[in-house]
Amino acid sequence: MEKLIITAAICGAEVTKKHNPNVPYTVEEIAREAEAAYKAGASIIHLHVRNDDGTPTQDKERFRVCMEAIRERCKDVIIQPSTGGAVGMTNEERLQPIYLKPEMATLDCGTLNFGGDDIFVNTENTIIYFAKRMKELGIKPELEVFDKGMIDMALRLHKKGFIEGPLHFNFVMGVNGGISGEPRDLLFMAESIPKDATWTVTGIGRYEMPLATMAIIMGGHVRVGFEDNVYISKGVLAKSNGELVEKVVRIAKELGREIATPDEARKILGIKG
Ligand code: KMH
Ligand code: ZN
Repeated sequence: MEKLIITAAICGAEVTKKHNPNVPYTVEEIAREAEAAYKAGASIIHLHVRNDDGTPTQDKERFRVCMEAIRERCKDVIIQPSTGGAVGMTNEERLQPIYLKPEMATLDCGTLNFGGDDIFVNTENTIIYFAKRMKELGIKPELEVFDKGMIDMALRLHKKGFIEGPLHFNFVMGVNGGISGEPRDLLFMAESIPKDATWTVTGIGRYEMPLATMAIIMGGHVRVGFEDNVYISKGVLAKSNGELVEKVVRIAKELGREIATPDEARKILGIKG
């Protein structure tokens, strides 16, 4: 089985210090959390950034400073900025970090309810537009799919030439509005992508570690972090993203799955580097 790629989603756009005081906002806090995750075994940092007061931003300069700070402490880590940003942002606002030419970025493959009255909007034309820009800049998209229909959308756009292979999916499961995070849901998602595609799973909240464990067994990859879950165990807040990554590493070791370095992750994902 391929080595395990661990992605750390250290910050997110919606989670706040009220949920867990260790959620990073400042450049220093973001670099600290990235380093903790990297040292624990993460090879990819999925990155959102904030203003110092915690409000989410997709500002290119803020991304530049945060990415430089991460790079200083984590020499070879893959930095994967979000193009999802936060609910309500415009397309141009969301796209800003790709102009820093990261190796990877997220590409959200459909619209979904996002709790309450929130809608995370990704029309077909938006997805095509983002995919085209990323292709032009040579950025590997991580195809974020929150439901099975979004896999089908990604496959259609791949067939039409908008999204280049090798395809790499991120099954985001357990969002209030997307597919749930039961074992049968993960089996269904994993069986719905082409055999030569790779996948990682993001379990939201209580689904995080059970789905991570399934992915380790099934040959998929794993994302954990404060963006998705702030607890290390039931009712106990995680001290850092590093603690969440350490838990995945422990489970993987018990199950006999080795952890990929960033360069090994590049090879598995077909990133030139
Ligand atoms: N914050 C969510 C609305 C992504 O990073 O591409 C979108 C999100 C997805 O987090
Ligand atoms: Zn994100």
